[in-house]
Amino acid sequence: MRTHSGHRNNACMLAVVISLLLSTACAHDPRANPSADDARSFVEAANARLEALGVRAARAEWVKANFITVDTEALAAEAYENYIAASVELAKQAAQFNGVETDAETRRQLELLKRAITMPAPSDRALTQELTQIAAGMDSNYGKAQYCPEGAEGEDCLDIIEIRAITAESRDPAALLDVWIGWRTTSPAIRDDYRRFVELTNQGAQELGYPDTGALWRSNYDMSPDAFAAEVDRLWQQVLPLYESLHCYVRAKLAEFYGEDQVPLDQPIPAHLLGNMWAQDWTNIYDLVAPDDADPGYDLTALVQKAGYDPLGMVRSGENFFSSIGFEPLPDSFWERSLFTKPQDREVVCHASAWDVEDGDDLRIKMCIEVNAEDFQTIHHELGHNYYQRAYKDQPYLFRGSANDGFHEAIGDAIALSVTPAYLVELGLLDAEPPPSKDVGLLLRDALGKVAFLPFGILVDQWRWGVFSGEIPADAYNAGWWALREKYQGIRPPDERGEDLFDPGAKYHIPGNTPYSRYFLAAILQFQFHRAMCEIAGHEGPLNRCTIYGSKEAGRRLNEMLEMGMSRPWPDALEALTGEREADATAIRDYFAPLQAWLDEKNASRSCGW
Ligand code: X8Z
Ligand code: ZN
Repeated sequence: MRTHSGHRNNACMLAVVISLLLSTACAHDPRANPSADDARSFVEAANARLEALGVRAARAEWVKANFITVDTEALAAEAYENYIAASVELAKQAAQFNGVETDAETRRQLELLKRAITMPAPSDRALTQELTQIAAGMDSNYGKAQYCPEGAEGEDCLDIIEIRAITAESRDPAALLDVWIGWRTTSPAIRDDYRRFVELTNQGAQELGYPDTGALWRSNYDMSPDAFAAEVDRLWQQVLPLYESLHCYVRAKLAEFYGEDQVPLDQPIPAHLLGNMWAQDWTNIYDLVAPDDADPGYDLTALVQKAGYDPLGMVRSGENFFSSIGFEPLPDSFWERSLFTKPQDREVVCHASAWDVEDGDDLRIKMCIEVNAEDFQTIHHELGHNYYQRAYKDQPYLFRGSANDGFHEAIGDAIALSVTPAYLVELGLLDAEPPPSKDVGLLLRDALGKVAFLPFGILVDQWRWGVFSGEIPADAYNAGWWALREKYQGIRPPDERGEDLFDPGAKYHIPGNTPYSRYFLAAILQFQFHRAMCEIAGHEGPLNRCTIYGSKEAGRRLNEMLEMGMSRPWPDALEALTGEREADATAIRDYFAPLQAWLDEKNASRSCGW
């Protein structure tokens, strides 16, 4: 941004000028032999410059995502281009301090300048422009996407909100198949763009010294890229037995309902029957798999609807939870500026998101809220982002982020784990808590959300890492995708998926270029956070019955972790809340242990696997 270019290396430039003027040995020339002070000045100037450009990019992006037009798309791309170009330039300049002994804070900011870039661009400005235009176009394509069933046009076409409702509620395989295929007619349009996007961003990553963009992404976890890949795999192995048990049970139940011809017992599950467009969350088919003798007997969707909640009321309820554990209420601007419902008269990106437009004070969410359990959960998820953003607002710009990206995704979810029957009774939504004998039903419903998600959480970036590295070439995008879907999730497409299609592009985070390992980490970490906060709150008994609602002490400890932002390696942040320094799937395993025992008993005579 021209108006902000004055920030560029202010301090360094001044030192150069002085050294040129004085031309003496005492004047320090940062080009020749930079000092620790030069490094600090450089970082300070980088913070100021990126913050200014970041705010502009966020405003432009907000307007675009709330009002998709040719013009807002171009303006957002331009603002992002300026931000990315500056990030890349600064990341390269940071290398001049490689051999300089600096204080730890400065050293970490110099590192973050490089490794925290998710869309590295080539330094050639025309290529940066091409990249950001492609990115903005793919995002808009997703936001505008509609499936028009045969003969339908205009109002009769279906957007993702309408399709989501059909996928969740219909039990007619033909109708489910129709929208499943239909939604995927919206993504082939960006297949070529994506190929070019991969080329350009890889070039940017290589200029920064990484083999490809995937390696750059994996370098952002305070360990080597290879060590991170191994870490993800380690956690996956820890939870795999749980997923296999759930898969086996659910497949058998679906076969009972739809027939073994639709759901053969020795094959992956057809992807359109799991109640979710990406088969990433199976909560919506709970009624098909509920245990006869342990169904908890309530459905949160019905409860919030019966209680007359509207979208705003659901958000207020989420805020109330955070207030109960000691966080300040959200600012007025949050309520004035957020988008809570889908506008009728314009196109918006409905995929839920949380924003920190400026300084940690201008917080917003953008969501097309429907009054149901899924969105009640997602509201807590999004608010978790906002409270995190506010907690680290006094950190330097480069430290305003979560300990690692999994932490950001885990906070609101950890809070939502406290939405227990006891809490619903407290809210007046439920008359009485179901007895302990109903725990199997409660846990099974939780597992359809949390356990079913795990393989999806891992495979999205297995695909992208493969695409960025070239292991999955551009003419095998779809084949590579479905091989991973089968390997990890044990699901299969309900019809032929050729290379004329682009099924990964029908999931928001691919066109949106949002790394996905964060959600896998979050799925594990949230249970670790929950276990720790429950202990702090003095809870006794099973973890699935623990709510930290009202525990100021749990909130205080949570805040200690949040306000660190990314100023320290993530194990330090984890330790601040949990006392542990490793990501550890024993928390999710413990949480679901009674269910696993129950599932294994039910599966005893079944042949599992795919
Ligand atoms: O994208 C999201 C959030 C916004 S960060 C709504 N999630 C992932 C998804 O929808 O695929 C939350 C769960 C996983
Ligand atoms: Zn999120």
